[in-house]
Amino acid sequence: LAIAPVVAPAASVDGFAKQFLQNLNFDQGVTLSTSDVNDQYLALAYTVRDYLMARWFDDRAQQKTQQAKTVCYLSAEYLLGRQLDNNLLAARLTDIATEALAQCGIDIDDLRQVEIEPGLGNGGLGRLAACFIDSLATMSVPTIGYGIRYEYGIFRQAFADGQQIEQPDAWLRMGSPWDFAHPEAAQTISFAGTTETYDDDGVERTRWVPEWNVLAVPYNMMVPGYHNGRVNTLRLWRAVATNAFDLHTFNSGDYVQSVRAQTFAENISKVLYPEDSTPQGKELRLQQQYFFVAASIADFIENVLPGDFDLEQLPERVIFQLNDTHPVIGVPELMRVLVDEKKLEWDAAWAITQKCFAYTCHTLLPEALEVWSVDLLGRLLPRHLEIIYRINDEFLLEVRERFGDDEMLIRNMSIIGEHPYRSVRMAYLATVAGSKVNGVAELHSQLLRDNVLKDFAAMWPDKFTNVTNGVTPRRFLRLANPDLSALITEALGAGWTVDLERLRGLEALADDADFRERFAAVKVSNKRRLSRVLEARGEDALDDGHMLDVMIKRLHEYKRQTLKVLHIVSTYEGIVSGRLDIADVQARTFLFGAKAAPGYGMAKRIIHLINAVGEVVSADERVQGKLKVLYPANYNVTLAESIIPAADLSEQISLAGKEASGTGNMKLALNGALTIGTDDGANVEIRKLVGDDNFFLFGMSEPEVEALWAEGYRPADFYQGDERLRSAIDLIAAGAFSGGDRTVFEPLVSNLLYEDRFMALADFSSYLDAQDRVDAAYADQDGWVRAAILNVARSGYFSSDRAMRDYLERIWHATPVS
Ligand code: 26M
Repeated sequence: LAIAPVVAPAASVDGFAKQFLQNLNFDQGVTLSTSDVNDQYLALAYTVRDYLMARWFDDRAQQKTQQAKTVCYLSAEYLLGRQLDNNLLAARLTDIATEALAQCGIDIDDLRQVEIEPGLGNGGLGRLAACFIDSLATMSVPTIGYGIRYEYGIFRQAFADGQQIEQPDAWLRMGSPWDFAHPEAAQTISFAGTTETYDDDGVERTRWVPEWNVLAVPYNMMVPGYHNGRVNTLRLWRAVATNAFDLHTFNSGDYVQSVRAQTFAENISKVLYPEDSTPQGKELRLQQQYFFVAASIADFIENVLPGDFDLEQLPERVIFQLNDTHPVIGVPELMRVLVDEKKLEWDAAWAITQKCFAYTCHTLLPEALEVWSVDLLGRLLPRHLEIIYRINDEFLLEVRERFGDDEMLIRNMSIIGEHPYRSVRMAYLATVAGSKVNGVAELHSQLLRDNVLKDFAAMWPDKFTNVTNGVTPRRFLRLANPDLSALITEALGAGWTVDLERLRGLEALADDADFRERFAAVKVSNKRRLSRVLEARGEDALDDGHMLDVMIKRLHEYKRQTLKVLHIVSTYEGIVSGRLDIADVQARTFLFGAKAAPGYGMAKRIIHLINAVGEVVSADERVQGKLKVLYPANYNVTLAESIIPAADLSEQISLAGKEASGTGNMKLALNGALTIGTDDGANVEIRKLVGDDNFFLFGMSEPEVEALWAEGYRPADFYQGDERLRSAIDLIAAGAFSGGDRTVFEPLVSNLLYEDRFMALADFSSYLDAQDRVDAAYADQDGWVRAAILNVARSGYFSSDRAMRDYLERIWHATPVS
């Protein structure tokens, strides 16, 4: 029998319509007239898939036959956002699909709205992974993204009386047309038990005798490159109980009970942990990490490499990029595979392992650095703990050789910490094992070298490098901002989508009054579009003519949403008390989007405060509608795509030295928002590129922050020293936003006055001065629009395509394939 090659359906309106109707009939089991909007959405998704399928097969086959190096991106999170529009765009099918559906009497926009985004990440780190795999596909780099197919992604946020409540995100309930289960490619992943030595033909070896195991079933998602015909793979693992699920820890010979016990195994991929700092050391979280990393390494060796592959050559074929410390347990896992299973010598295995991993750090907060107690790690992964101990022993010998018997240094650099309990420091393990360690913005990488990993940088200066983050221009400009995209394409041609530095060509147009007018008109229309989106979500509409001032990011004390609130309260209080002339105040809408980790009490109080202030300020007639606060619930990628193109002002106000990079800052600048920001993370580089005239800088620099801490920071001094600050805090404390109840926000107020870890009070007056400059600048609309255009023109550097080129050159030493 001749096996017909897979061919894509005809790339015509008729061909598309035919395929769509076929999928509606044979996959959804409905006719056009009996179908509902979800059936139609699914059939449309299947149709887009059908067009990409042949390429996907080709690229996977090529990966096996070609000897090109593969980037294996290991990430516990991928915050993908909606898939439909992105895949239509990549496959050049948007117009064809729109027309084909119109012929069927369907408005494609109605179908777009029903897609539930896969929220398999918390925030910046997960979204970065999604941008990176988009760029790698667009640049034809053989890549596999490996991660976890959480059944429940990041929780859905709702507000009740201004306070956050969390609801489960059942994103799979309506079907998941974008992924393919491959149960035949499942891996068995083991846990717990003991280790033993045995005689292997005269060689003493160690083996792990696990206690229980689970199946890791891969689900493949297509990652299409933009207009290049490449389709890479995102492979997410789901935990399924094995038939031989070892029940002896649970059962008592009770069949029903034993079947129920299988849910224990399936819990592993059940839910995304909604924290994005301060890891809790929870056992399930370690299970998740080992589960996906062990499955990924085995999958690559068994299914991507040819059968007879010589593992000594592994570093030529793969680089495992560690997205933060979450996948670092892969280091001892690869050692275990090479030494225990493939029977390589320790030294040979270690030489291979060190070349196969590289580590990206995404934080500087000490409390965010992951550690696992030796107790827990030894119980769950006893063999891995032994391997970590040996790695550490040999590493510390090396330290002694280099620096002598400096016991203090040894204690500081040890992968095993002793206080307050014995633990494995995952960032140190990653640094010792990785061929490279990178930070995510210049300042962050510098602080890594100077502070967090200083002893390691002294030992291996060449190991450390920087790759400043980037964002995909396809999703965050081309798709999110179609009107601006059309204007840019008209001015510069279409090439900017894959060569973002071409935006430089807009600089000349900043002085063209006609272009400025059209650019400003796009902003106005994006605000109207956002307003409709908000109304559809049951929120208030935007007021015409308002400056849109946005702060969209996770809720964290270090990001300082409270500083933003103090600005709002101060402006409100200034108008009401007569200290400010209302005529000098620009009409503004303050828009927040932020989820708080469910267990982060202070962050939740800040949410409550924002909503409480918003309610009072937005409704007070004395401000004559000039100040509005909006806080739409459940900020996510989909909502970001509506907010970012409409924004005038981007709030990037973290305490200097705390925000590793930020990526929202890049997305907003790229869409023509001006930044008010501290000298922190990638803000530093944004300001350098867009120029001081087009950026509102305020606040202490990182060295100034250090100096103020060192001398002893007393926030109350700043409260006493600035009347505007005193009035604002007093108003909150007096219960002005809590119906006269002084207790509601008391913990928040006393935290600010007596602790203020992130020095909001110290930066307050500088921040208010910068906001005055914002108001003055906005009053000159022509000047503002000019600055906005220059922000777009000079943000090309922040493309994730550039970031991928940097990783390829500095870390991966891999190349695109033809
Ligand atoms: C760890 C353990 C247990 C539960 C959750 C975690 C965890 C999950 C996500 C910890 C951190 C997580 O993400 C951190 C993060 O998003 N960092 C951000 O990374 C961005 C991309 O590099 C940067 O732009 C941000 O500055 C940085 O805060």
